Amino acid sequence: MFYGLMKRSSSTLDRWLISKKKGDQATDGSPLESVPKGNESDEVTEQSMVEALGRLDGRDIRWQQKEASNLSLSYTMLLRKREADFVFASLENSIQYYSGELAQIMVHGKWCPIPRKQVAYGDPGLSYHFSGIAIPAKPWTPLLKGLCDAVSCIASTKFNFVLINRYKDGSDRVGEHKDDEIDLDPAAPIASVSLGQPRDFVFRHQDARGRHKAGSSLHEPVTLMLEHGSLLLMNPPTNLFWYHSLPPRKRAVQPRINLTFRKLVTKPSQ
Ligand SMILES: O=C(O)CCC(=O)C(=O)O
Repeated sequence: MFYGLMKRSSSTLDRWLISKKKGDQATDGSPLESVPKGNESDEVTEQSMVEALGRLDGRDIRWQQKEASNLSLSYTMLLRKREADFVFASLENSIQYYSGELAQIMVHGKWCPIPRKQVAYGDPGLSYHFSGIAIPAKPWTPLLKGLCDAVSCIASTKFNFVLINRYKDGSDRVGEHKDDEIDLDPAAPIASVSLGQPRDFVFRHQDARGRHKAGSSLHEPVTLMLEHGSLLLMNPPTNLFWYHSLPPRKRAVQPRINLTFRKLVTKPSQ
């Protein structure tokens, strides 16, 4: 089945949608199509999943590309439904999210609880600094390392860190921000794997915000629906010019997990 790229206008946003047949899980285009080896009825296990990820060949990927002024996005379905279901359930059973100080961010000089849960995994000693906090990486689990290696191979980038966000439902969200922290290699993409509830992901150009609103007509917002099992690459220099957010959505009632694989350039602390 072909998942075509469709562009159409909505009231305020130019929506970039991935079309699919009703009732279909948008997974036929997944490069994991033929794995794990064996019958479709074979149970997916962590080992078979990690092995399947290890066999992924980035050349099989059918990307859908969105380009605008200093924006470059590549989108594909990475996992079929059953593998995406497996990874989602496995993360739900195993991930312990941060609490306390690591579950707060500094907004306009005040500490606020984040409207979602977050945690990070990565290479030893790495921490990611943003919004006034330093998020330390927990040691890789086999599944997260398998995903990181697969996504690294696909994106031709050696990622060393993943930030995991969990949204319990459509009231959880991420406000507009750029991923342009000094810890990040500016030449590397950020690879975003989404699982669970599909959610809108909105990009707005920096010249189309606040007092720069005059630029709105030049830079239309871009909205993507991030599907269960999808992979989005935010390629450079997108994060230098475009803000992104995951806005609240009343109709989204199921939980969602998002993993953003990143290449940190800071040296591990001693
Ligand atoms: O949940 C998402 O899809 C994106 C999260 C995000 O904006 C980020 O990690 O920078």
